[in-house]
Amino acid sequence: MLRPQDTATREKKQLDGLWRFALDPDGEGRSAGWYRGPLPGRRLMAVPASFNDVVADAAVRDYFGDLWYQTVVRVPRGWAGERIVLNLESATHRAVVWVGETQVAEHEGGYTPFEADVTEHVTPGEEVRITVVVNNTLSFRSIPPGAVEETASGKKQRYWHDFFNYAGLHRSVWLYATPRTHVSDLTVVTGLDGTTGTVGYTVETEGGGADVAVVLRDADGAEVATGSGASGTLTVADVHRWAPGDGYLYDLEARLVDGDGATADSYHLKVGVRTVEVRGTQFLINGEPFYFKGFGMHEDHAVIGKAHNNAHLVNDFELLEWIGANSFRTSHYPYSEDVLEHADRQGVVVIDETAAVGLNMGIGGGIFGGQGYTTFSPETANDVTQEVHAQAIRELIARDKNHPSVVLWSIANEPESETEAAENYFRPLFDVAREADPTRPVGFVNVMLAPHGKCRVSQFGDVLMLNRYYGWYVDTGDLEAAEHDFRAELDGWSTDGKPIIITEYGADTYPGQHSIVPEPWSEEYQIAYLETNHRVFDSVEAVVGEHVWNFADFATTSGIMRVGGNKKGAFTRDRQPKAAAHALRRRWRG
Ligand code: GCB
Repeated sequence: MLRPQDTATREKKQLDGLWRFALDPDGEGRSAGWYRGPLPGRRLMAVPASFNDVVADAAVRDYFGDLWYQTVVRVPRGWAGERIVLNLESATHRAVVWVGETQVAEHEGGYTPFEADVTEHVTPGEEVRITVVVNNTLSFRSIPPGAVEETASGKKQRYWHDFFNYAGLHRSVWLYATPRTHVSDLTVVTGLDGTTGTVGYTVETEGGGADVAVVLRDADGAEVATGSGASGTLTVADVHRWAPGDGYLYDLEARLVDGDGATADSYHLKVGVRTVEVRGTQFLINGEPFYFKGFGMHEDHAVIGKAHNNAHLVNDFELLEWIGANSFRTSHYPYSEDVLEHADRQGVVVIDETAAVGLNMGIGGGIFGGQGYTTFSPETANDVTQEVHAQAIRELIARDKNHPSVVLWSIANEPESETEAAENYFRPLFDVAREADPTRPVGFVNVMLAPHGKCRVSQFGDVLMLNRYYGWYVDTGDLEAAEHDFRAELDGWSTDGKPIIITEYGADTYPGQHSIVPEPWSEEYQIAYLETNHRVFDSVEAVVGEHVWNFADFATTSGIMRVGGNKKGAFTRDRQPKAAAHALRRRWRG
């Protein structure tokens, strides 16, 4: 799906702002037809935002079920005769959308966009009511999974991932217009041959016959290559490569040309020319070994929760630059497309992850131990879950396939992977990813419970991504033992002959907590912990990356393991550096 754009032939209108908002604890809104008129009550909600922390009420913060959003928008009168589309960048975790009284869309999955052609349901120049019922309940049929449990105080939502289940309309909503004959998809695959770059392109069209013409321009707007036909390969002599730290982008314009030679539609795509390859234990970008330095992150801020915000976006990237990070993982769900576009521009490398987190009943919310369920069974994660998961992989790749910053797909975080059931569940999902994108490596993130020799899923990955907490969850406070045990485990993984990225290692640290001796939770311990881990990485050749958990402290479910959120950040939640941030800066910037 192409992002809405303003071009010579297209126009977009952002619907962000204050929308009417109503919770529906009795689940009556759908049958009562709340979309037929103004929503009950007078509450307003910001879009984009997670609704949870905006309202000062615990019952709202922890609410699960249907939540309704509504706005009235005037369709631009200049759009007469055009194709008009309603696009939602995310509705967490699923939604149904009405325009007026007509249902126009339904979507499962909280972090990928969806849209509907609403041309027949709107009149340019007139107002139209848009109603969205978002549902944030997690079950064994959703990605991520969860369960609603009966407790002495009523039904409670339970889930096994260690971040707060923020929900709502987290990203922008758009109305946009395109010509009836339009570009419906665009795919590029880039290559390098010495100093010459290649851009293979495929343009898909809808709405009638038109010829395709493409133009590639450099960052100064000078034309460097042209092509015609729905697919082809452009060559660029003396190409300026996209590379880590050098986010050089070309502009590819795909034009549909009608019988008279007039432009029927025009769409622009930023293109970074680079290659990605796994060779032995090396991860190569443009043929050169790349070492990942950075973080697992979260979309997480006070008040707005998981909402996208441009000031926070720029600030977070400034901090990545300050600390010397060259990469991050979109733990544990697809981030806003604005994040990927910024990574492209900044030359920051991204491991792009689906929302499949918590598929592991041996672990939950940072706590090891039985969660009272079997992970894979007809009643829990089953064939239906697997199809939802497959669709999540397809939608992630369809959305992000053209971003040069994305170099690796992560199809799950810390699922159960040591059982036959896990092997059977995941084998086809790797095929789904490779079919959707034959050009990038694919992997999943392995948890400590499935070490080398026990894990039955890592055989399918091109890269080994390991989350390890030696010196925190195991060997707590004993960094000497941690160093020994971690190295021993990595020696085992090294025999697989694949690159190893340590996708998580970290220690909760309460800012301002100090200790002369290396005591867990102190700022000194966080530094000592990181240094211990780094000694291990530096001594294992197959290790090609280190992503500290986490970039910043973040909100999660409350419990005996967490003090006001997860405190493993190098930065606090409001982005102030802990002492460890300075230590990382010294290591990464030299
Ligand atoms: C993990 C998870 C991450 C948690 C982290 C922790 O392994 O992947 O989501 O937040 O551990 O802090 O326990």
